[in-house]
Amino acid sequence: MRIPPALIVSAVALVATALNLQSAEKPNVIVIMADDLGYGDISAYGATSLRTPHIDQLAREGQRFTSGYCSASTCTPTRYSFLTGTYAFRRPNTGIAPPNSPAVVKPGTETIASILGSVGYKTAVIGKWHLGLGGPEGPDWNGELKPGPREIGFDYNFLLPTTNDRVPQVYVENSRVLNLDPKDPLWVGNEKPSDDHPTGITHRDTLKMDWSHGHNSTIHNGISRIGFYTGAHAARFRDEDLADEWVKQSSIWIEENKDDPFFLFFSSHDLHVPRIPHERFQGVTSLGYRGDVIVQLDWCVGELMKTLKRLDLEENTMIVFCSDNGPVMDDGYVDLALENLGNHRAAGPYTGGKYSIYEGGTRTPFITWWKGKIQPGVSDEMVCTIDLVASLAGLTGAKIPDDQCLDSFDVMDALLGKKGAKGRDHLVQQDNGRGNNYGLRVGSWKLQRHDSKNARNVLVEAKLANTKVAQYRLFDLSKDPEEKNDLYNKNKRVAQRLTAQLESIIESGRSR
Ligand code: NG6
Ligand code: CA
Repeated sequence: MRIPPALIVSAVALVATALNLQSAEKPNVIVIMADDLGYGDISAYGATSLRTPHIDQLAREGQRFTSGYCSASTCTPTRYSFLTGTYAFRRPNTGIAPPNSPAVVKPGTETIASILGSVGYKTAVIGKWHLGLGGPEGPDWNGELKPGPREIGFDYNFLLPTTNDRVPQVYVENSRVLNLDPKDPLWVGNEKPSDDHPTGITHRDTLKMDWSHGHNSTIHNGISRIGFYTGAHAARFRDEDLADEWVKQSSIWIEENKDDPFFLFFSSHDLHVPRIPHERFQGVTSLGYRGDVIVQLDWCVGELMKTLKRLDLEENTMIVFCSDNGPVMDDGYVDLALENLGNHRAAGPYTGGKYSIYEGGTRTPFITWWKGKIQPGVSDEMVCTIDLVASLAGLTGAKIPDDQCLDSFDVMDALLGKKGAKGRDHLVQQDNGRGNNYGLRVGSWKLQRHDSKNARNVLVEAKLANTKVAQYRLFDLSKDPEEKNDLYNKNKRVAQRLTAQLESIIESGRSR
């Protein structure tokens, strides 16, 4: 009997689908995102001034990426892109979120949490949020903080609402400020609430850590912050206790959810300013508090791994360790990060850091670990936090609607360290906000596009020479990782190709 070719094709397709379904895997997933951690800040990436044994263990037993990126050189746009799989520059209001920011990710947007939730995952975010809370009017601090993580796919959240240098210093658990006494309501605003309200300016001599720029409004725990607040005294935390709290809450949540596949976004505040380690970590490095909070971060990683071991989840859990932007020394407080630096190179061999589109702004530590599944190794494949949603969807058999996650690529095979697996062939890097400055990496080529007139990464050498920065610059990272030797006019063919490619990625509204 002759079987019609069309039937053979459908039979093959059916078998392929069945195999695919069968091969869908649902490991637990923990994404540990550090804050402001640079490429060279941990010993697995070459730091010698401090040791990070737990993160190093992940690197030793898993894949350590040399071209692992976050998508922006500030926090909010990286986190926006990580959750939604869409470049932040495509959306308004995705720059650094202020204390009273409304929710940045609008309900109805698919996120890494909603996508994994659709295939049976329990999902949580514990730690720094910094993606706004509430509707267009901003957060209703004394009521329900909706929309928030729960309206975009997270089953549970335990949050620091913005950054700890922004007010208020309270935890939010599932849409409510934790331990808020209704008799002592929380007020948050941009202006001094009364003439005698103590601030970092009026009471500067009482501060336990001085500010250097900004950060001179309301004082809490001897530290003045960005923005003003009053009330909620019973709800306020100590800066020193944040890391312990994230670890404690994570351990409880993991234990409660260990029977389902789970996704935990462990969003550390270390090493963001104000860098105030717990007393037991103060002074453990020669680098000052900036180094001490790196060791504290490493301790958190160790504790999470202990929890996995205790609950016998090690072989069924994938960990991704990454950062939200590159390093910065003085980010507004006098914690002597620069003065104590010695020969520590926070961005490793790269130029720039936080706020910058140089490699140092977005190329960061990036490690994947899954006991028994990921073979140990070092990978030069290009991967980015923006790819985690498509990659995890691919792994778990979840579907992404065509109009969502517009810039996320499935690079799971590269993340798993499979032989011959490819990462991205191009990546757009952005600084803060929307349409300021971009980087485009394609292979070893790096294009810089400077659109912003007052770019924070205006080149030092241009400033000194009092010249303008060319809008476009081109570098060959294989020979010039520091992006010093501009080849834009020397290699016109590549320059034009990358210029057009970047333009097309921005204009077309999607790259997937
Ligand atoms: C800046 C702050 C900086 C930091 C940053 C956000 C000043 C002068 N600087 O505006 O201290 O908070 O915003 O950092 O206020 S991020 O990692 O969350 O993007
Ligand atoms: Ca950050």
